[in-house]
Amino acid sequence: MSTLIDGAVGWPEEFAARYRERGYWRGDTLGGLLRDWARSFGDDIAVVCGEERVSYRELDRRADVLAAGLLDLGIARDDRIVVQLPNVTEFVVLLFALARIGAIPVMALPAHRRAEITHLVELSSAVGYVIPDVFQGFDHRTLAAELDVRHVLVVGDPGEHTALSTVAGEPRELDPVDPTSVALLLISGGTTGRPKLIPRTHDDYAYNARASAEVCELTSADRYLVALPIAHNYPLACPGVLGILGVGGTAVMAPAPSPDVAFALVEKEGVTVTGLVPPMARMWVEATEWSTEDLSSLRLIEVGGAKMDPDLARAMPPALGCVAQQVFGMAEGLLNYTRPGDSTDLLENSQGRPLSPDDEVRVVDADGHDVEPGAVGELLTRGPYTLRGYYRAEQYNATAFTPDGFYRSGDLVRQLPSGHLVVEGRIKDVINRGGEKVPAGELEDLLLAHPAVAQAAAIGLPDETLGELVCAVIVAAGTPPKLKQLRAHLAELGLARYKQPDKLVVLDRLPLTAVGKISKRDLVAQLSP
Ligand code: OOB
Repeated sequence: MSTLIDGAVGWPEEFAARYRERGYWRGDTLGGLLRDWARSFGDDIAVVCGEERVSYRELDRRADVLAAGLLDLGIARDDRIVVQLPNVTEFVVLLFALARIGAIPVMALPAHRRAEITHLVELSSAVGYVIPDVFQGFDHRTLAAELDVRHVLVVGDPGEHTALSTVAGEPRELDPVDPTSVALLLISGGTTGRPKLIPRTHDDYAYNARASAEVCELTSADRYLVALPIAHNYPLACPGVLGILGVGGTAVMAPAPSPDVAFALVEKEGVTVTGLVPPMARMWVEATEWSTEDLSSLRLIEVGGAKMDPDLARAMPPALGCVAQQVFGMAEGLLNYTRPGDSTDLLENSQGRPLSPDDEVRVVDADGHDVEPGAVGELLTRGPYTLRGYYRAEQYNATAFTPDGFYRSGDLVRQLPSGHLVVEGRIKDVINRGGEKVPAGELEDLLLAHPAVAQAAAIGLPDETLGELVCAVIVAAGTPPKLKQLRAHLAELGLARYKQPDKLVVLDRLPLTAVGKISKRDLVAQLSP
């Protein structure tokens, strides 16, 4: 497709035509949608952040002012900007401002550190980096000073950089943005090696959020708590911030998802909907035993990012007074939701069914052949909001997709007669630590950089709280290092903390498969409690 930035792969024309014809792609841009919403919902509150309450009209105005300011700085269409902000209003304003000029945010997570950020900057050739001053004890300005980017914009005290609040220009008529162009680049947690970037277009992302809002039956009376990091696809658009704004509701920013922070916000702001990962949902249930806040406004909590135990699904409605909805999604696209009318069995034991009538799902064996209905196999998918290729990853794309464009998810599923999917495991080399994705290869490379590590395998071990823990299995070169030393080494290399091993096992040798690769399956079997 001609309008996509260099390095992004679009849908073949016959598919694009079908998605338009069926009304999924409406030719909207994210910037244009905010204008429409401001017209429809004017003085209603769009975003609440602490004491700040921002109306739709005001959000629209701020996005115009910032868009003009960014243009004045020299930021232009298709420029990539790494955005690493916590859940604050500025994130939302920036997203729309960039969308209006056709510049592209790269959605870094707050927990990312030098290793991830330098990789994202290099991979995307970013010209800018937008950060908080200090967040959770980490001074992002120091990291920014090490990067080779033209613009560093800071929410808060800018230090040697530029305060985002000073980036302001006279709102003006802007060149139209193509709805088929890339609106944002999401970070993949599920790929081999270093994280890949997922191009999402205006058309596809608008549909993603709108259809999700429909499935969750969002209305203007809903108040969505942004509990997980806003840069993640899930709280951003499933239905998340974009979904709630599309119906005229309110997005309430939470600095953290933990019950001590979130419950007070639920009570104060009358939160009706949120999205959580399973460990957090478990904490919410447990916290109801001693919490005193009024949670009666809650009507729906989505749970996804990792598999939810049926007992948690059962415990949530009575404890929290709301529906627990399973969502099995991926930044690459495909979303599966349980639906309000689903049977108790499906609500508790399935991870939902595809969002769109045009989501195509195949379940295949190791040879790529469809399995018998109901059997376990790898989930392949294509559809109106699922990527056709990672950004600047031509070689990787050749194997990550089938020749006819299905994305190989690496997830093992079985499909029920109703269409619902049950997640049974995965074949991709990723550890899912309570919803946070740790690519094993990325960790192993950095472990091997330690002088006392001769061989390394990163595996997930079962854990009651997080689902999986990160375990580093090594063969030592000389005196084995301690876990603490390895973690310090990884921190030194700038790896995000959530990717650092929780456990260390030192072995004399690693088990091998028949073809001589490290057998992670044997390791997991050997080391699981
Ligand atoms: C969400 O997105 P990602 O990109 O961080 O991770 C995707 C992967 C999936 O391929 C699957 O392995 C796992 O996370 N996953 C689940 C799950 N939801 C995601 N595994 C089992 N059960 C579930 N319910 O995690 C994400 C994106 C949008 C909405 C929700 C989650």
